[in-house]
Formats: sequence, C-alpha cells, structure tokens
Amino acid sequence: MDNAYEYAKQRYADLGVDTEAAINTLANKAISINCWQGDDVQGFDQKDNALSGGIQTTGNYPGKARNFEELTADFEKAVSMIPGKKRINLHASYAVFTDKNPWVDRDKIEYKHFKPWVDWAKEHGFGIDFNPTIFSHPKMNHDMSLSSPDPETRKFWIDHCIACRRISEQIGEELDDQVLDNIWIPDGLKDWPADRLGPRMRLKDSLDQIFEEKCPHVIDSVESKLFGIGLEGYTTGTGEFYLSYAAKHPGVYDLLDIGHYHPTENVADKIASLLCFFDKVPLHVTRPMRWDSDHVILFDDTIRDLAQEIVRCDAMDKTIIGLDFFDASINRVGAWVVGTRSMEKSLLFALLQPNKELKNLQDTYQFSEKMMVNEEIKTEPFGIVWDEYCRRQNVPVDTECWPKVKQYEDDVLLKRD
Ligand code: RNT
Ligand code: ZN
Repeated sequence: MDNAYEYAKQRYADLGVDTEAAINTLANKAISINCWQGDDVQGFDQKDNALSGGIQTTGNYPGKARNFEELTADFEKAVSMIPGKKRINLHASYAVFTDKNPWVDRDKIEYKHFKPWVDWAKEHGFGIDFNPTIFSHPKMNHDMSLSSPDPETRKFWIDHCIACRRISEQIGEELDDQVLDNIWIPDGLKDWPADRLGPRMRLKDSLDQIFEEKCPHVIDSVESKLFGIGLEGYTTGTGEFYLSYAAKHPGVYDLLDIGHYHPTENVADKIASLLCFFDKVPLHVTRPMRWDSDHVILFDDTIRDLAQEIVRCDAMDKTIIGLDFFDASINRVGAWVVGTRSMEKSLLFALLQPNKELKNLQDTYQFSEKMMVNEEIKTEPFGIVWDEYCRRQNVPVDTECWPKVKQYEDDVLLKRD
C-alpha cells in the first residue's frame, strides 16, 4: 500500500508537484457543512414545516432528523467519514427550545437558544457559521421580507437579522473565531413587476439598519439570486444589487452561490474578479440541475473548476467555502458524506496540478504546451493520493463509505419512523 503512494508521489514530483504539500494544505482548509441537508431544511422552530421562499426539497427518504439530538448524531456519523477541518453552517430556524428556554419568534431569538450547538461544536472541534432564516415563516408576507412595502413586516425581519448578528458575534466570542453571518432573502414577485426600484431601495435601507452595530467576530455577507420557484418575475436581491452594496460597505461581502446565476455563467470565473476588490469571497457550493435545484455536489467539472480557481488565485485563506445542497430523496448522511468529500477531493485535485508551470506557460505565450500539460495531468494517479489523505485523516476510503452509511441507516435511521 505504501508503495502505491510512494509511486504516485514520485509521478507527481516528476511533474513538479509536491503531494505532501498538497495534503498538508488541504488538511488546514475548513469546509462549512450545511446543517440543513440533515432534515430537508425544516429546522426546529415552526409547527407548519412547509418550505417556502422559492426553494424546494423533493423526496421522502426515510429517517430524517427531527430534533437537535438526531441532527447532531447524524452529523457526527457523516463527519466520521469526512476528512479535513469542519465547520457547521447553522440557520436561525435551528434554535434549540427547551422547557427552560421556551419558544420565541425569530425576532426575539438569543444566544442561549444556540448554546447547545456551541457546546457541541466545542466538544468536536467544529467552527460555526450562521444564517438568518428568512423563509418558511408566517411573516413572509407575500414572499417579501427586508424589501416588503409593509413596515411591520420589514421591521420584524430587520429585528431578526440584528438578533442573528448578535448571536453570531457571541458564538465567535465563545469559539474565539470569526463567524460568517450570511443574509439571503427570497423576496420577489411571480409576475413582472410594476416597480423594481422601490423594493430595492427598501432592501438597501434594511441592510443599513442591520449592519449598524459593530460585530468584530462576524463576517457579514449578502447572497444574491436570479429567481425562485413562484418568484420568476422579479428578485429584489440580484447580483448587481448585492455586489454594489458590498463594494460600498467595507466589511460586507458578496456571497456567490453556484446555483444563483444564468445556467451558462461560469461562477468559478467570478472569484478572480471579486478578489481584485475584496479580501474575502464567501461561497455556496451546490449543484444546480436545470434550475437552482441544490443537488448534492459531485467530483465533477463544475466543482473541479471552482476548486482550481480557489487554488490558482492562492485564495485558500480568502474563500469561505460553504456547502448548500438539500436532497430529500436519498440517504441524508450519505448526501453529506459525498457532497463534502467531493469538495475536498476537488481541492486536492486542484492542489495537485502544476499550477505555477501552467501560469508561466500562459505568460510566455506557450499555449500549445499549456494545453498539453493540462491534459497530461488529468490521468496522473490522483486516486492514490486521495486514499492516502483519507488514511492520514483516519476516515474511510471511498469504497468503504456506503457500507457504513447503510449500516447506520439500518441501525438508526430506519427505526425513526
Ligand atoms: C436559496 C439560497 C440559500 C438557501 C439556504 C438554506 O436559494 O441558496 O442559501 O439555500 O440558506
Ligand atoms: Zn445558497
């Protein structure tokens, strides 16, 4: 076995690539794993669990997590098969209510409702990221929140976002870390708008109010979108809107979600543009299929391109990689495992390219050689290095994962219904 890795290491070394350096770099990069894959974006705070805001989970695979205990147990199972550093990405709807800390509405949530998450994260060495939950709630008045024409509705959601920033700040203090607090709203209209400017001016004003308080442990981001199901005619928070907002407000970053652009747009290409103006680029990595369907990400061209950009821009420390997929038609633990491993795998693949040499070939106009080197590297023994990385991280290699997921399904998940 060792011989296989030694052989692969030498093959890469012959191309000027250091596999040890790649493995070490990858081991230090955290991936923020979305908690919401574990329960189809349901959360714990609403009785009526219908998902709203133009996003959808489809499928009814058995065994979804129904509470904090089940969600954390499933997550722990998943990460036992995931190499590298991990963060958990929480939504405000995952507030933990108990007899001591009974239910409050989203404008009144506090740190104490998330303390169980923080204690658990500390125990396992996970970082935490956070999101206001501005969907699946009775106050989503005609699918409008921060851009609503109704002052009371708008106030409710502004207060919610302020509460979320305070919670994020305290989580950051507790973990001695920075917490990404990402705002996404579904606000939009089903049919063509009569007024495009009004909602955007209201959204701008809402954001100004939300970001007023200084929160040194918080990294703020805003996430744009093209359209949602039932919101095809107009989206308040578009790419241009949020990019301009972030550019004018130091400390607020523009988050790129791969599923939120026109299908032929290459989101990987946007990273290098943002890096000319921002010191951080937060991402939502997902797999849109025909629309923003949020399929589980795979080790495919799109994710490899994205990873390649991160590596070639020397942006491992500047990108904040968050995952954003939710598929209710498959085993949810398996979804986490494959999605997160695919992200890790793509980054390793990118780190194992002769990136310096390729850059140099571009800058010296040696385009034929650049094309040929780029092709040659694709068939190098990548899988052997990936296996070695998994082994060093004490997680199973690819072929060992499904039996473990299936065992957990039989022992735990199928007993839930
Ligand atoms: C929706 C956005 C948003 C959500 C999560 C649940 O289109 O991508 O990020 O998926 O916040
Ligand atoms: Zn997203």
